[in-house]
Amino acid sequence: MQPEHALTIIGGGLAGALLATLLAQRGWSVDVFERRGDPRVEGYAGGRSINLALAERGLHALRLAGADSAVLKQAVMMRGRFVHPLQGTPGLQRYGRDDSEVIWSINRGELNLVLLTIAESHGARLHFDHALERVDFDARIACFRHHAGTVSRPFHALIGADGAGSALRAEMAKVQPLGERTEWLDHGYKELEIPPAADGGFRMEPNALHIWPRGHYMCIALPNDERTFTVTLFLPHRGAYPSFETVQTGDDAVALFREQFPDALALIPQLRSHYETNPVGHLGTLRLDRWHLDGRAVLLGDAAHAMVPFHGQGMNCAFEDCVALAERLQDASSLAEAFAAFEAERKPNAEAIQQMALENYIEMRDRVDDADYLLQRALELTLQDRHPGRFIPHYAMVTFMRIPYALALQRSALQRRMLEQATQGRQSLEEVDFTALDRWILRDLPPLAA
Ligand code: FAD
Ligand code: E0Q
Repeated sequence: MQPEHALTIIGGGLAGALLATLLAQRGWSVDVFERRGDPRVEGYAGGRSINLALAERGLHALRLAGADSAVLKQAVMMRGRFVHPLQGTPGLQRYGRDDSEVIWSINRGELNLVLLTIAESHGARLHFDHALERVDFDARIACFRHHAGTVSRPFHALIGADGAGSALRAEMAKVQPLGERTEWLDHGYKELEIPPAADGGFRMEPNALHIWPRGHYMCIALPNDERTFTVTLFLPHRGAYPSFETVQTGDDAVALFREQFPDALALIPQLRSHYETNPVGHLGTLRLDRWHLDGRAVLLGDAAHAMVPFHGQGMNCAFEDCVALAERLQDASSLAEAFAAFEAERKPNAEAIQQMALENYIEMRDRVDDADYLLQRALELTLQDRHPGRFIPHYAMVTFMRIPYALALQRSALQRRMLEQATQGRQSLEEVDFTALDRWILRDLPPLAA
């Protein structure tokens, strides 16, 4: 399509800011309306340092936008999961084979700032303090709350990058039902912080995602470039101890950490006050039957498919959406065709990573310190060497490759059956029957181009 028309993006968060660049690069005239103020003027609300894991899918999208080097400059490399069992020795489980297979911890606010600056440099017009309120899809007018008043703007087509609580989605649903349902997780989260050591350095191994698995709940910590860690405690909202219902005060939190996360307790001096001040976050999976309203509006990122965070892929998937939408807009002959093609391509893949993200919670909180889990991970690496391009560990397909999520899910399910059957009742790799396993792999796992 010739980009003769203007596109209006709702939300200048992670996906909105990246998409603005990808579209402006292709010659579209782009306006972005963002509810919050300009972060370059105001700083980020709350001032808390929240970080995210960036992996290959997201990094690839950043490369296309020319944003990768500016982002990686502020990132901290994470080589693996550093597991802190309640008893026993803490240690690193590598994510990949070597330092070419790593992920990156990045600050959400700084990432957003870099992306907004690049978008503007490509000619996208940014309108801060504009919260979408109402849309008249027939007259093609969008109304925004702007400071004390309301402003109306004409549009050609709207792209909803306004996050899990999308206002555009709510307006679209008034015109045509989207089949929206949210499956809330019965667990929530609270963020805490580990400050730098007295000498200004990190207080734990910096190049790792730290994890304290405790069966039905867990804690994680990601490094920040200012030598702090952002800690996230995941607990059930209600029910038996420990839950957010039974751990309410700062003293309760100290007691929980003393009993279950003693090494972390020593590193979080403000646990009491931050536990009481910081809100409990809610997590869920948002599913829609449709993401677009003919050629007038389309949703992407969390607005279309919010997911639980346990695979660290929500932003990565949202960035992949941005690339796909920019490409479909370029190829198609109308907006309606582009939006439909985008939805057809991305919806099965979003559903696949939503499911894998739910499954990864159980794995993270309950399995990463199990002997049978570790044996299966060791077998995965061995099979990867025996069958290069054919047997690829689940984590690598999701994190280090860009094959469709739906394909990763399908191959992972088969591989999991292979791993379970081959290790059933066995304690070491020497006991595995490789002859039968090799035959199974050659028969059922076709080679995958890299
Ligand atoms: P958002 O980043 O939410 O952006 C939406 C934007 O729209 C915001 O700027 C908002 O102000 C604006 N907006 C909202 N309403 C309006 C309105 N009415 N009008 C105008 N603007 C509006 N993902 C990863 O890839 N790796 C991780 O490690 C990771 N960890 C996570 C940990 C937690 C605890 C959580 C909750 C999520 C995590 N995620 C992670 C997921 C990731 O945060 C989201 O998938 C990602 O932010 C989605 O980007 P988005 O642009 O769609 O939405
Ligand atoms: C990653 C990186 C919030 C969060 C973010 C993540 C991950 C996890 C556990 C969590 C998954 C993993 N993971 O280590 O398997 O890879 O982003 Cl809880």
